[in-house]
Amino acid sequence: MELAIPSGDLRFVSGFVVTAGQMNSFTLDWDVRKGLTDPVGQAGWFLTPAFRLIDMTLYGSISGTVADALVMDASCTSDAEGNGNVVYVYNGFNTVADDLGSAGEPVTTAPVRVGESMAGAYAYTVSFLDPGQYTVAFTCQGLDDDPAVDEMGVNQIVFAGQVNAEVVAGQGTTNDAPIIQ
Ligand SMILES: [Ca+2]
Ligand SMILES: [Ca+2]
Repeated sequence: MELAIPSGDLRFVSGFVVTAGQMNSFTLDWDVRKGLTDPVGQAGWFLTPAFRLIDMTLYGSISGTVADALVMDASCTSDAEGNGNVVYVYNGFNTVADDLGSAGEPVTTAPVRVGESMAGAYAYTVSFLDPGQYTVAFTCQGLDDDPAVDEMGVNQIVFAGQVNAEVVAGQGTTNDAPIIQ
């Protein structure tokens, strides 16, 4: 496929501050779905560089593992590739987990994969989180969660376990590799 950048250059849409005497670490977050367009009547695709420059000193991440038994449970509806094994992240400690489309939906979600961050374990990484307290809940029924619908009753998305994690700016969590079990 042919790819062209119509504006001819890359530009950052937001400014940033470099602090004297301090290490600054930046990450380019490129939303491909926002950046690619297929113009009508023209060959190929256009790349509109919709980058977001993220100052990593202001954010943190959560990386942890999920106990094998939760991923192997008979109630799981994940496919052979493991799609449907997902962690849902909520603001605050001990938050009651609910599905996408519900009044208590998560701030973000992330896939759970073998080797995602730790060899041999079912692991997850959630990046670009504001510092603060979070609840990380695991479901193996993510494929049943319609983002536009609040599943209820027999259709309720079941969360098999959850853990609290506090994100520190520029780092990970105060608890090392939170385990959901
Ligand atoms: Ca839903
Ligand atoms: Ca629900």
